[in-house]
Amino acid sequence: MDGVFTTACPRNCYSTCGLRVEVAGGRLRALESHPANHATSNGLCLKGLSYIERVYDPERLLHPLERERTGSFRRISWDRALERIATELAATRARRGPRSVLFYAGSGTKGLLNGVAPAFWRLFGGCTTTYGDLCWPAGLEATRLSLGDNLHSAPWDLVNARLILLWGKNPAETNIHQMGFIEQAIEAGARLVVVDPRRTQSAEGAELVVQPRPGTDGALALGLAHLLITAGSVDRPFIAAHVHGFEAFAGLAARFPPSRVEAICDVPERVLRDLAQLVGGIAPLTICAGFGMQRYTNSAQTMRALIALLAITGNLGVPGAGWVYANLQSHVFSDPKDPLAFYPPAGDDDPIRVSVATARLGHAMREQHDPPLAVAWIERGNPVTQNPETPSVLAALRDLDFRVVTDQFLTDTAREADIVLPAKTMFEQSDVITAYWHPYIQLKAKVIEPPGEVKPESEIYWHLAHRLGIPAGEIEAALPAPGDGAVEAWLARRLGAHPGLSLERLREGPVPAPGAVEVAWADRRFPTPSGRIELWSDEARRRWGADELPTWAPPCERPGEGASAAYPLQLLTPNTKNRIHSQFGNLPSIRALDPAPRLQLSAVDAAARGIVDGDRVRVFNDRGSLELAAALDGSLRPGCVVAHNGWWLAEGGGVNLLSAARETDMGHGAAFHDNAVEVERLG
Ligand SMILES: Nc1nc2c(c(=O)[nH]1)N[C@H]1C(S)=C(S)[C@@H](COP(=O)(O)OP(=O)(O)OC[C@H]3O[C@@H](n4cnc5c(=O)[nH]c(N)nc54)[C@H](O)[C@@H]3O)O[C@H]1N2
Ligand SMILES: Nc1nc2c(c(=O)[nH]1)N[C@H]1C(S)=C(S)[C@@H](COP(=O)(O)OP(=O)(O)OC[C@H]3O[C@@H](n4cnc5c(=O)[nH]c(N)nc54)[C@H](O)[C@@H]3O)O[C@H]1N2
Ligand SMILES: [Mo]
Repeated sequence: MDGVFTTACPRNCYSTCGLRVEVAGGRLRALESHPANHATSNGLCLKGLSYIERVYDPERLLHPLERERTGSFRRISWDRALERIATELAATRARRGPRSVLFYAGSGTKGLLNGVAPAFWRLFGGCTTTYGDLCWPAGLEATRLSLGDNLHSAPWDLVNARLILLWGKNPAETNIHQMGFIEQAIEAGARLVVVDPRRTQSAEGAELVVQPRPGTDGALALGLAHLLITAGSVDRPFIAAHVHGFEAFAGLAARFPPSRVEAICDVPERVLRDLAQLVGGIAPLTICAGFGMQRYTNSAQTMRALIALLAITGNLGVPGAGWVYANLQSHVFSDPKDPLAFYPPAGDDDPIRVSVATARLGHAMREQHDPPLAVAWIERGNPVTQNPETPSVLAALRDLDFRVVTDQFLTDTAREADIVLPAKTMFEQSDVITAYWHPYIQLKAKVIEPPGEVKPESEIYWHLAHRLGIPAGEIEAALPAPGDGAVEAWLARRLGAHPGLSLERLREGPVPAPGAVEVAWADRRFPTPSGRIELWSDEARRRWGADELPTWAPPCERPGEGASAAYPLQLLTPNTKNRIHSQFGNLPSIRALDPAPRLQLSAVDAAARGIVDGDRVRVFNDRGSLELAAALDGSLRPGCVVAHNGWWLAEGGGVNLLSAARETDMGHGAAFHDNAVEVERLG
């Protein structure tokens, strides 16, 4: 298999880089960005560069493990692992029915072939699974309600913008290739504004940094809208032709005069007016809205209010303008644009019961009855570390009779398993990858054999189905057989339904999705109920019981007030450069750069607690407690403390020990940042 091959990074990341990988002597030798992916051709991130280390890391799991009574793990054969799993699954099914098994899949890797898991569970007779998503659904739903669909212009169209608002997004860490386009735009004369309670690396080239109180961006946007409307800086013809509900929206915005916005957001009136001048005076405007801002109980309404700013200023459908949130144009295989994919289906005749809220995983698992859950199967996810309210997730897992976890490493979640199965990496099985920022469909090619006894999930399911005595014909129809030929045939069949897509073409390089447009909404056809951009949405009320208008309400936890009186600080737990959530942090090269989890505090909040840089501190609330090293940050908004998510509990991390199992206002997302805490110095 030696040579240079086209492949793609399947991490849950905006960039979804096109790659070229060199293999020699059956081992990975080098990785570089693929020149034909015009969104990501300018180099790899450190995680991409550390892939070779990850694949050959001595701590990688290479064979099945079984937990002993003492709690430690011992190596077992595949034969024993499959036999034990098949026996437990069959016994549980006989006793309580197939729905007593929870199938949980996280976002650890993307790919079409991952979609075979439900086919196995159907062969098994059914299961229970989750609904909602930890990542982005409040913003997806807000976008769909407003514009009718989730798409945006090609990443490189940002170069045409003259004003860029990075709002609750930190691409210098989470979408490094977007920074290249922002820099090009600035060179061509564009202005950059960043709205974030933290002054992030992304703010380096910004002329204005607005640091609102977390969870108040909706009020900020409504206040801006009010200033724009009263100043006449709105696009009347565009509104008349394409916007639904403008008058009602203007009425709402009028309730947010600058003095009130200053009180809510803690943004000086002067700054608000400066921002309104920029937004009203410079076009085209693109708002790059991040996922970080929609992790609150009021965040779908916030996102709708932001989109409204573009609608009233006519900044949609022309080059350099628009709403850059999620571009699902490459999602041609399933239909993620179908919003029902994100909700529990109404009908109950599917053997797969979709009844566990991901955002409330621990509680929701224990609320299942008819039948209650007895077994969990977890793959591509690390819910102990990444889902809200870790103590409840641990308790629910420990309540079960039997747990199987498939992973590459012994994560916090794998440590809870009875059987751990070793997972493939991206280089060890072919798959087809879509993206949510650029429009490319890419091949993630198999370029090396799995090391040790690693088996890809599709093979695990195939063997398990046979062990369970499922008729061979049924298995054949549902799952690809072990081996590269069957996998390629399976992928080729999926691709074949789409003109222009084939394995041969994808082997050469990334292929733009059939029908993908460069400038979103250029046709001004918005597939909403009214056919217009909906500032007033009946669906918001019908589906979510929310206000038809993007009304602002405070987030659920208000640090220092009411039920959170004892917890005056807001804990933000964003993503960080050198890890993808709970992945990569365990590698020595990443560890060398970032040796321990830390809590960033503003100098003001640190001084008030007698804390100096490097002190051990305890951050706590009623849900949990975590000890970290303090890192003072002079640019952080006072009242906010920051700890990156992804550090394992086993590494002294685990920010979700403190977060609440709570859904966002729409979309069944997780309100991670709606989280009030207190901090004290230790010892
Ligand atoms: N290197 C790296 N890249 C990644 C990931 C990763 O883990 N590492 N993860 C990928 C995934 S799955 C995701 S979801 C994305 C997420 O990437 P982003 O969309 O950038 O989201 P976050 O990092 O969660 O948060 C972005 C910013 O939102 C700010 N923020 C928090 N609350 C508020 C608020 O109330 N108002 C405003 N205005 N800002 C707020 C935070 O301070 C943070 O700087 O990144 C993807 N890319
Ligand atoms: N407090 C707080 N928590 C958060 C967030 C936050 O902002 N704050 N962000 C949330 C967001 S946006 C996201 S997307 C989630 C992400 O959380 P998860 O969906 O759990 O994703 P990861 O931590 O990236 O990866 C999970 C596991 O997948 C494994 N894995 C990778 N590839 C494969 C494979 O091919 N097969 C198998 N079987 N396993 C594989 C990895 O080794 C890793 O242990 O975290 C959420 N959690
Ligand atoms: Mo995410």
